[in-house]
Amino acid sequence: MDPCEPPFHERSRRFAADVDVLVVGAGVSGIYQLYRALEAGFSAQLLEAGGGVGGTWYWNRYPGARFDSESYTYAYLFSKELFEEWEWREHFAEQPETERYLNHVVDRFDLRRHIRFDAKVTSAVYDEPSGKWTVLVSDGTELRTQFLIAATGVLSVPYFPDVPGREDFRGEAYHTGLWPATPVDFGRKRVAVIGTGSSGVQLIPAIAGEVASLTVYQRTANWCTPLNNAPITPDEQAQLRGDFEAIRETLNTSAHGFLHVAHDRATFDDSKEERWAFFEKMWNSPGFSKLTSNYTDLMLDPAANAEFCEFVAEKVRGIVEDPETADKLIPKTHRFGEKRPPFVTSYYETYNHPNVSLVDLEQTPIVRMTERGIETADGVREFDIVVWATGFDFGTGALARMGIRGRDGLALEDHWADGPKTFLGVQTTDFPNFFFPGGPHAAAGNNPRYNGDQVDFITETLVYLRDHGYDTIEVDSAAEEKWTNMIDTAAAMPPSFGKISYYFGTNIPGKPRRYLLNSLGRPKLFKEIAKVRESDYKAFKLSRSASRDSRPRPATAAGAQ
Ligand code: N01
Repeated sequence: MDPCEPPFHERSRRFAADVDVLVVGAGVSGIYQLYRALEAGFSAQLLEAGGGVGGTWYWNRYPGARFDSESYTYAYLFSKELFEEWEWREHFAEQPETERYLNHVVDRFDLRRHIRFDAKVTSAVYDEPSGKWTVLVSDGTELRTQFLIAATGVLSVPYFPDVPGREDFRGEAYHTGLWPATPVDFGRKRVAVIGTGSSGVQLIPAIAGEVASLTVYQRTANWCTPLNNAPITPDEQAQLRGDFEAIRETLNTSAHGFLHVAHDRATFDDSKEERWAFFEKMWNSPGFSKLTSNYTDLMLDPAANAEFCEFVAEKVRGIVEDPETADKLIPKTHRFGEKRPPFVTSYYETYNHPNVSLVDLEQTPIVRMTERGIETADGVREFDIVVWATGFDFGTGALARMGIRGRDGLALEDHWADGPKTFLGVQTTDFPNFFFPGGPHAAAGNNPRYNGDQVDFITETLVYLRDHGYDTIEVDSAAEEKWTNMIDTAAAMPPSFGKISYYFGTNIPGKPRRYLLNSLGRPKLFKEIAKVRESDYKAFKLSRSASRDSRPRPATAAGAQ
């Protein structure tokens, strides 16, 4: 760094930006990004549309909402003291505990004074001459920032299907992703739940005991398997504390960001008897281990996957007393893991309650909502409460609605009209100094781990810019094209699981059908980040925006990417 050059954060004050780093979204990633930016010595603020911290864990407060990653694997790992002092009550914590934890973190590290609540970003415009972003907030205020970091999440824009007459319903209506802070009184009410994704299947058993009647409207059955939650015993708490370093090492390096141990056998290495005994073990294992610790070819060999599906189908038939209902609950059009599998507590058992019924929308589609209920092809049912558990505009939903304008006023939603283009799932061309950790092309596994890798990389990058006297960074179009092609190619690789998941945007009418995650996951991310480091950020254009002259890049031994 030029010794005459003042540090970046001092120069940015000279240019009258309000902050060096503006983070949007107080979810798990946004809180971590704020912490890391402040820790690195940048001035930073966070804007949050909601009235409190939590992001997903603020908005999705429906009964039954809980982790399906183990609590201590989802939690922050940057502070041993934090890890040791917070005792999770259960292996898979319920939403209130998670919300309490995130509030604790914010207070523990004195972050709250840097956060503005009820502050929704309505537009963010890049100013070419200064290299800064001007951000307008719903309360009418305006902020200037050197770096804009949208940690707005992939599952943060609730989706309401365009059902005719949806607004006509006069009873209470809720979306699982926009749940009110005041508890909903289900007592002795006639309740409809539309949607049987992870949210619906958590909510359904949680309210079935309270309601007068519960009618579940299912369009596609899901491969639900038990979460197998339990309280964390004092011995386990002590072991978790004792194992912190080893736990952190595994979570920071493993492909999926879980502690689960991978299996070493393929399905047909075992006899049928051995396979079904192993599947039984899987059925009784915690959460995602049905994917991460299952036979190695579960997601590669359709015959192997079909065998596990048959095992699960047998379980469903064994639990659900009415054979017709059981049959409706068994997926016919997709395999295990093709859609994000939900992990449940007493879900199938719920259908044995006399007050619970299942409407198969494949057979009797919804025609319209009426003032008093839902009309399907076989008639009208009346309800006091309708819950929309109909999912989200995944991946790009929040970013496309923030009014983000890059170089020459380019709208992000236009730039991504055919689907997102990114490098490492953190930057896109023509939007300098803009990052989006935990956005599209990210999150293949235990989300906080993967999103945290991106936050760490972004923070390291900002420090690099400051240390080398740059204040503008933009990914090169060739690097972006290569990464985006890698995503598309990997998603198209055989065996071609059907493209019917929100992973491809297929749940939103009119949305481009492009893969929205990174199926090569963390190992690919780690490899590419290492290349960026070794090549001194060759995949990016770095410049000094104040004078607009690109600085010659420092000569390094590792010139090639
Ligand atoms: O949303 P979804 P979700 N008419 O999109 C149905 C995370 N999460 O909120 O499959 C009738 O999965 C739709 O039917 P179909 C997790 O990553 C985590 O449940 O499209 N039904 C489907 O059944 C999860 O994957 C936890 O045919 C309609 C449902 O609505 C993600 O959030 C808990 C319809 C939507 O399912 C999203 O889950 C909860 C229509 N017009 C969520 N349109 C944890 O455990 C849609 N549907 C941590």
